[in-house]
Amino acid sequence: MLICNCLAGLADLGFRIEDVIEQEHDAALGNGGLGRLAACFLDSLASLNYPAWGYGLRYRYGIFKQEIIDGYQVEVPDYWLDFNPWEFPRHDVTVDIQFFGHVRKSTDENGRTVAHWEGGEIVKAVAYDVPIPGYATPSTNNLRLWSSTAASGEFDFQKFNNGDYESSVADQQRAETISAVLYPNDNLERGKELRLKQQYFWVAASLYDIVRRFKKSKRPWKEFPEQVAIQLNDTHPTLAVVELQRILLDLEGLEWDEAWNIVTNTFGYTNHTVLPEALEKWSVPLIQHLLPRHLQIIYDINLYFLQSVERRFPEERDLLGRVSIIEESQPKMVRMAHLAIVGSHKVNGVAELHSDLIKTTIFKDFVTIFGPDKFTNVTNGITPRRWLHQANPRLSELISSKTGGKDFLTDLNELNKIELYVKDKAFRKEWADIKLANKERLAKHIKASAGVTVDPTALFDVQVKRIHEYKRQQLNIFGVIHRYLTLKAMSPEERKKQQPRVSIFGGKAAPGYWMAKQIIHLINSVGKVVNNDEDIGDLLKVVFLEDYNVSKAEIIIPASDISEHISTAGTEASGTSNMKFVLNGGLIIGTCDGANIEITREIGENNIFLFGNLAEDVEDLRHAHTYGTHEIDPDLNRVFQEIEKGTFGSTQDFAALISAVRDHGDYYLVSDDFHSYIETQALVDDAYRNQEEWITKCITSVARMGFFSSDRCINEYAEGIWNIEPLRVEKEEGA
Ligand code: CJB
Repeated sequence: MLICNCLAGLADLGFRIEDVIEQEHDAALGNGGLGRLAACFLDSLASLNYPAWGYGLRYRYGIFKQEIIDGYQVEVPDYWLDFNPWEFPRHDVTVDIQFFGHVRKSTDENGRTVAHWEGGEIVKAVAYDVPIPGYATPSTNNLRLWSSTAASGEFDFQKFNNGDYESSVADQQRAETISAVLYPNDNLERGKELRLKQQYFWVAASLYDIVRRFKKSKRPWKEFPEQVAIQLNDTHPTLAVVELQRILLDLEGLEWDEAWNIVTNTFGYTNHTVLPEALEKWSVPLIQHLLPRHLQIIYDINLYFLQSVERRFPEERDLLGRVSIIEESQPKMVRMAHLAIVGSHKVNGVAELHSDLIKTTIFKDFVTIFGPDKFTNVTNGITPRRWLHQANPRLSELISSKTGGKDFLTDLNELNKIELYVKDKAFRKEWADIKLANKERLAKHIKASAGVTVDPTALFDVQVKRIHEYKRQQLNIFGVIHRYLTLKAMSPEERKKQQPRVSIFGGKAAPGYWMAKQIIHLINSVGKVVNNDEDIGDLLKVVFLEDYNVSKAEIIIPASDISEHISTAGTEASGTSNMKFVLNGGLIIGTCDGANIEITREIGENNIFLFGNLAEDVEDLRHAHTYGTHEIDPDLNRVFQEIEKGTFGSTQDFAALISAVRDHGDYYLVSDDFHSYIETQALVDDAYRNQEEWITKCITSVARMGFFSSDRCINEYAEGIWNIEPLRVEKEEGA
């Protein structure tokens, strides 16, 4: 109803809704899967009527725009805030945030030592609110984003009038720098001072907001954890643990134990990665300089924690060093994951394998200390509203015609009703038509953006995600080269029997991640050769789609036949695009990693193409590479030789990609998994040739994807971690 009114209203004004929608920028607030998961969670929280807010930074420059020039990634700034009708500036909601300074101690009338954090500088946080409307409910939640500005206002007129023009704007500029840019690294922490400033600015403003709201209720402090639950989305906001302890201790005058009890019952911590380079550590001198009082509190938290560990495990001297929040390195470092665990009442991973891995590897000692009940799993999910209904309206319509309405959009298990129609000819025909139409739409986009003509009836093979060695786009492109060489070696008659494929890549590399950028360059270089080879024609096309983002994902994902989720086993915590692809009627080729394992459990192993070594074998294989001989797979060697011959241009550029596998221990097991990958891709070709079987697999898989709704996931957080219930709200008619 609302949509009809909207369309009619716009038409009256002389606009088409498509043109209006085109004007909207993607939110540039995140890097990859972590932020996209948070976006799904916000949609589920509102749609399920949970009273919950999201907090973040209002980055002036969010994730950069990616251009591909001569095959290389070039980063350009994205002015996404120039047109953002969805935010409401709240100049009435501001918080002063303190940095630097020193700590003075005094004694109060009860003989208690009181800490006063004094001096330093103040930066003002201004709230910008982004409404998050729920689906088919009047509930609308809020995403509050903080923007930084000078505490004195626009700029210091006093200084300006006195002729001190430069310093009058300098303060303003320095303050604005805090929320100016998003660090573009995914799964990597670099330890930069400005990043720490961003983290504290964000959590201090948000906590002030939360505490201010609680204090209005005039409830006693001990009720705080019953009224408030704060979920740490990875370790980036972990300083909130320390900040809340500081507020309760220094500003509200609570005793340490009482305050700490409130803190630990308020926080939950979600771990999203086991990659060592992504585990956050901050240098003690840096924290001392920026947040002197917080460092004292961190040391006290650690002292009391280690004392309790020592009392319970007096024999285990090494244990203390292993679990300490402070790493005794040079300089000393604060281990944020340790702080998050000690400061929370629940810790969860994001897929079963990942949650098991954190319990048996990086957080093993903490399971011994706190017991297994503190550690749990909440498998990630995606919102079917965006990732089915909005991205694939025709498929959503077809499903709704068979499931009896739109209920599946709020209860995804309803999808299982479509399995009854798996043999229904008309249903199958419409299913196939929708996929073809989606592929035609993508083919047009490919032509327009990459200039490559692709046949929509070819098998579309997609890998879109951040470019990272652990996600192994290099395995994919080496596989493409192998396919190319195999086709080249065939007679024209043999070639005719082969399954045509379009290999589609997309994703951003962190600007400083040289290897990832070389992977992009290799993909584009291979595309240039293969796409212009007349022997090959439509049998193989290789496309890199620039500037992968959510809007592009909505075009790409519904058009996929097979998508690649091929991380080295044990490295991808969950993955969520795997869920999006299957929900849109595409099959996946993947390793036994992250949520691929649970997707297999749900949809059945006949409906997924799994390959490669298991997580439990990875350590031994790496050890063998380092200390034994490392035989490179012969087919992969052929690929390397071809690259080294210069078939794809500059051999120098690609040398590092080869030597990472051949000479530097093949950390990501590209060679170990290559044979299995190639064989499994051949099975994909065979399966795709039997279109009837293929469609059956796709329909069956979609029917069984109910588990992966972010609604299920949010309900698990609400019940198992936050202890909250949805508000009772009259349901609205489906939009
Ligand atoms: N993740 O995108 C990121 N960035 C990080 O720094 C750490 C983790 C991803 O989080 C997703 C949501 O849980 C996971 O699905 C994905 O495996 C993980 O890499």
